[in-house]
Amino acid sequence: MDIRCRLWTAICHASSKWCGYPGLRAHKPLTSPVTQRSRRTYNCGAKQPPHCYIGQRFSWDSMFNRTWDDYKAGFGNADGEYYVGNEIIRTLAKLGKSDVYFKLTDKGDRVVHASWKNFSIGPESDGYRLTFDRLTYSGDAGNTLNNTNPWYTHYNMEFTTSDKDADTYTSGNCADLTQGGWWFSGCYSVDLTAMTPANFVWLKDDGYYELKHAVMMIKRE
Ligand SMILES: [Ca+2]
Repeated sequence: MDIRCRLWTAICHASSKWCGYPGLRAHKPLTSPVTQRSRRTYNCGAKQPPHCYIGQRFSWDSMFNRTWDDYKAGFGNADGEYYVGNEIIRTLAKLGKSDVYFKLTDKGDRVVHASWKNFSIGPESDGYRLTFDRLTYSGDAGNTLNNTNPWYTHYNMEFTTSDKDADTYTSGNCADLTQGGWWFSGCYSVDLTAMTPANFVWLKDDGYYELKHAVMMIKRE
């Protein structure tokens, strides 16, 4: 099974069985069952919070330096680093009110969390624009995705990749600078796809969490 079909399979399986997205169906015929390992990767079992993993990052290779179409379709390995793709994320979020949830581990092994309600991304024709309820932050990582500084905000930003500059940085392309696609402004206070450790960060009150592991999840409210 190719990566895309495998991701669809795992997402659909996890979503329909455990995560409260009964309307989601695979776009391709399933050619083999989802492995137990894949099920654990998506971690939506009854004993776990009903989150569906939509991205995971923990190393410094170049796999996140991708084109618009790659971020649209998804890439990576369901058992390792991956991004399920903006179309899948949009599909999940459209099925009902959803929270977006981040679990971050910094270089000192501190684990912090952040979530917002009413998470959604717009259609491709609107650049997969990121929105969420700005007043619903909870967690201990900081209300960073909702940074109100126009240079660093992510709310209401379109997605930018190396081949599609939709950021507000007029002197260049933030995806080129960080070598990863994201909802950049000019450029970021959160960047979970940057290729270099110095940019793989989450802004906090007194500096940045320099991250070594990040997961991005979605949960139906
Ligand atoms: Ca730009």
